[in-house]
Amino acid sequence: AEVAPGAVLVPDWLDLERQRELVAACREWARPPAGMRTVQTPGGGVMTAKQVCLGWHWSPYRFTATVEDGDGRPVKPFPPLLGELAHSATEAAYGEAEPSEYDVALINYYDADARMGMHQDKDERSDASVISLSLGDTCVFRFGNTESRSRPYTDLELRSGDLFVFGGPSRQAFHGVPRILPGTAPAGLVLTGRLNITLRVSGLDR
Ligand code: MD3
Ligand code: FE
Repeated sequence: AEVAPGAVLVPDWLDLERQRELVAACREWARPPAGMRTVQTPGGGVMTAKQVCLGWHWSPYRFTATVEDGDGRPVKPFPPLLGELAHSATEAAYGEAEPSEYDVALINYYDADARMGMHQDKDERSDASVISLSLGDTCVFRFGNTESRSRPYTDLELRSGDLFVFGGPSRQAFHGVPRILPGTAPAGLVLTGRLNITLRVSGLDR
């Protein structure tokens, strides 16, 4: 369903088996070196969602080849599996695959109390669509406008297995995660909390 111009939600896109595979892969990606970490913001804040990156490392507000705000190790490679998933995701959402090569995954982990404030994603040097895959607990996702972090915005729930693709004008929209709904992960998915995988095109050369 097109929620706003260029923002397409495909509920339950990943079957349970695929969700389980991705959760297992995230567990591996989360391990050191270059594993999951807490992100500090330049203003002295701390992000409550923990994060691990693949392909390029993101720390506020740029992409680097090493985990410069953590253990300093090279970021893990971007797996071909996620490149294929990105192209089938854009195909499912828009009817045609994004031509650019996806090369970054940012994986956020939310416990019951984590959230993400309203922000825009402006650090990529590409206007290719951003792909979001949700795993585990349901969240309230706040989808805003391109002008400011305040109203008007729409709150919707993202559930385990949902695909959301943000392209066109929606690529610049403010968005955030005000709330996690604990205990809502599907039975059979061994996960407490919520994982969100975003796939992106950095526009950088390795
Ligand atoms: C709309 N992540 O990693 S996913 C982020 O659930 C981020 O972890 C949230 O916002 C999460 O930057 C939201 C949905 C999402 C992701 C990227 C977008 C929506 C977006 C980029 C542009 C516009
Ligand atoms: Fe974002």
